[in-house]
Amino acid sequence: MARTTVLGCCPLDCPDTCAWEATVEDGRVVALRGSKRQPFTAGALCGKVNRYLDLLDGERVTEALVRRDGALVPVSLDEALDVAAAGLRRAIDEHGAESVLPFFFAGTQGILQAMGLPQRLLYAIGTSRLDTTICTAAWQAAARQTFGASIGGDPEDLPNARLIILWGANPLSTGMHLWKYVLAAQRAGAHVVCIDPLRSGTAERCDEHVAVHPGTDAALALALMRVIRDEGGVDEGWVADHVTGWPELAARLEEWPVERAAAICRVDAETIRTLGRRVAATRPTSINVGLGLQRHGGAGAAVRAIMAITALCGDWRFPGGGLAGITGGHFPEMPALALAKRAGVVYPPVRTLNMSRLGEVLNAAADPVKALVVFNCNPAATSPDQLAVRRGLERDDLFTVVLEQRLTDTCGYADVVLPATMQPEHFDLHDAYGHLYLSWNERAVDAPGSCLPNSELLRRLLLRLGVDHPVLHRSDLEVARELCEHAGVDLDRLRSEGFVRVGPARGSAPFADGGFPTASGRIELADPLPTYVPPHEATDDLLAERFPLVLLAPAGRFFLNSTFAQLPWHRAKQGPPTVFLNPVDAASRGIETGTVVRCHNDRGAWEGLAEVTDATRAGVAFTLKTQWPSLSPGGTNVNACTPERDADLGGAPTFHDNRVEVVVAAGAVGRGRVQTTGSR
Ligand SMILES: Nc1nc2c(c(=O)[nH]1)N[C@H]1C(S)=C(S)[C@@H](COP(=O)(O)OP(=O)(O)OC[C@H]3O[C@@H](n4cnc5c(=O)[nH]c(N)nc54)[C@H](O)[C@@H]3O)O[C@H]1N2
Ligand SMILES: Nc1nc2c(c(=O)[nH]1)N[C@H]1C(S)=C(S)[C@@H](COP(=O)(O)OP(=O)(O)OC[C@H]3O[C@@H](n4cnc5c(=O)[nH]c(N)nc54)[C@H](O)[C@@H]3O)O[C@H]1N2
Ligand code: SF4
Ligand SMILES: [Mo]
Repeated sequence: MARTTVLGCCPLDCPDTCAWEATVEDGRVVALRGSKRQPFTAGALCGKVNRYLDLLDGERVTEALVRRDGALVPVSLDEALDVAAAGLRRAIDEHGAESVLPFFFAGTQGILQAMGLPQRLLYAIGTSRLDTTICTAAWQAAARQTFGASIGGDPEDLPNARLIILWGANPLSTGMHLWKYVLAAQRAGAHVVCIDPLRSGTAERCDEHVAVHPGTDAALALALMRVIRDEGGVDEGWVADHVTGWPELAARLEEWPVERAAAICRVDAETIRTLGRRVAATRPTSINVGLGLQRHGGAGAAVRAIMAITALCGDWRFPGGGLAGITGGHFPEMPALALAKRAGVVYPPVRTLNMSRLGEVLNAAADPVKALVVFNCNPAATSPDQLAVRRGLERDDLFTVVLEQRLTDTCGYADVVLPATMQPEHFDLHDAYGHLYLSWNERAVDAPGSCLPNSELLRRLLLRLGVDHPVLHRSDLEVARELCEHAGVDLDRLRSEGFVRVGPARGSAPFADGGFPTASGRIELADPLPTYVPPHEATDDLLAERFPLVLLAPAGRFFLNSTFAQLPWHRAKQGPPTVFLNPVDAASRGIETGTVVRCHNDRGAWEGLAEVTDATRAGVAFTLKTQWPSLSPGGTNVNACTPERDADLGGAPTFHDNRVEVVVAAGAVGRGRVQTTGSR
């Protein structure tokens, strides 16, 4: 039997973008394993992706579907594309091209099959554009203001750090390959701190856990800087040469005595002082700014204040010191839109709509969206204010096309479903947000049924819409070649090796002598000065009278957003929808582990089991994102409660800035089947 090994990479929305090797036998992928050659992946995929074949070989959408008499029925791909094009054409003719909205995210992170696609194809029709804010918008906006780009340090240099602060990040669950570098640093004597309202799996394994109140991190950061300043920890020479705004910030710190922050953050003043002294005294310090902490009303200010700490003590002088987190700014640009424009495609000026406000967008009275083209995301499960989103998706006058690999909740609202390929069935090119390897994903097998890559499905739609320019019809390989040429990357070498390293050399401390990608080349702290912007709900005492619990909904280990959430093995590992409550909150509500509960606020409600745990303090509850609503009791998930309200920067969402009440579910008889998940 012919066996081949094909190089590829994990497409999922995870910082690690693992390099993998697919074993192909008789036209089928029979095994997938992490590449041993790629240093970051180092031979290991995570637990959920070790079972990727469950997804590949499981229930798929393999034929096109069109809604007839309320039900989705299989039709030929050509017929489905005709129906899709006719629906879009009607919206365009009657309401203008801006009434069409492409809605997409990072279900695959591939440059060919994801973010660049509407820019290259759909936007040429003059559709509305999408501001892709749902995940990292506040982080990235704060990084742009401060450093000019998202230049999180090379994780492979982390073992040099002697103090590591994991701030609002849970890498053991959400990007586990970082952990070997944390452990290496720890073995070499580093102190590892986790700042998180919850004792996450990561917090449990750190040397110190600081349980900050949700949404108050900026106050903590300002007080830490005050201690650093007062302890003489500021590297005045480096700051004078490479930082703008320190004198103004230093003056502002007068407003931030440790006691003030301690009260806001609900953390001991002594804990703050000790940590501040530790930062002042330890070189290099690495601060890994996670994404969990930026899903609050004051997210931009919080990320910026934390980033400012990295500017003060000279940490950027050392490999492994300074900022850690999103590394995307080190990758060469591959600007699909600019390249298509250069080749003569005309993109009309249009409005941009914020994806984190899909409910508002779909229910708007003026200039409503009349047609959606959804791909690489599952908004019926993952967008905030689920009931508003659902009301919008249910509109009779909304025409919805969904490109999918499986029948998600979002497909339940589709007029047309187009069958999409999975990673081993198409080519792609991947940058990463947690390391410095550009990866190539070689096509390994034929796709089942009528499945085609997003790129080809959208090209065929374009043709039917009469949009014609030679550039829009280039094959994926031609596009990859063009993008790589623009970026100075040798595609043939990339294809044969599977990955190439980009950005600064290992161990190089690229900003030791400044040269940040801001206009001035300096770290910019002045405009605006780091400050504390309170969260919308988490510190609202009036709202707390009705909704006493702040509900966080971070990532669990065995789903990736809503991906895997329909598979038996993954569901068994992750456990059912669960509200984790502190013993005090549980007892005062007559709730025990296993009680069926209802979690609600003015936006909506969802049901699940309770689990009593001391991993959170009284007043802060949590659950794990993101179950499929249709597979959940009551037909909703946590996003029935989450707010559709922007953070202070970047139009970012505020999933964790969410007050609720939890009660024993009406009509709940006895206890549900309990599973202690251990999957945080
Ligand atoms: N297994 C798995 N891996 C994933 C994902 C997944 O769903 N499952 N999702 C992927 C995606 S899309 C992303 S964006 C990343 C996210 O990866 P992470 O950055 O790790 O984000 P989260 O898990 O959302 O949150 C991390 C931690 O932030 C804490 N947190 C919440 N609010 C606050 C706060 O106000 N302050 C502080 N200091 N901490 C707070 C949470 O309690 C949580 O433990 O992970 C990716 N990786
Ligand atoms: N409560 C709460 N909600 C959250 C979050 C939270 O922390 N709390 N986190 C938010 C975050 S960080 C994110 S990033 C979003 C993510 O939300 P989504 O982007 O909706 O992520 P997924 O649920 O993984 O959905 C991805 C979908 O893309 C499909 N897909 C994958 N590859 C392809 C492909 O090649 N072609 C096509 N056509 N489809 C493909 C998959 O089948 C899957 O259904 O969720 C957000 N929602
Ligand atoms: S989900 Fe993340 S850790 Fe798991 S295989 Fe994919 S890239 Fe690697
Ligand atoms: Mo995300």
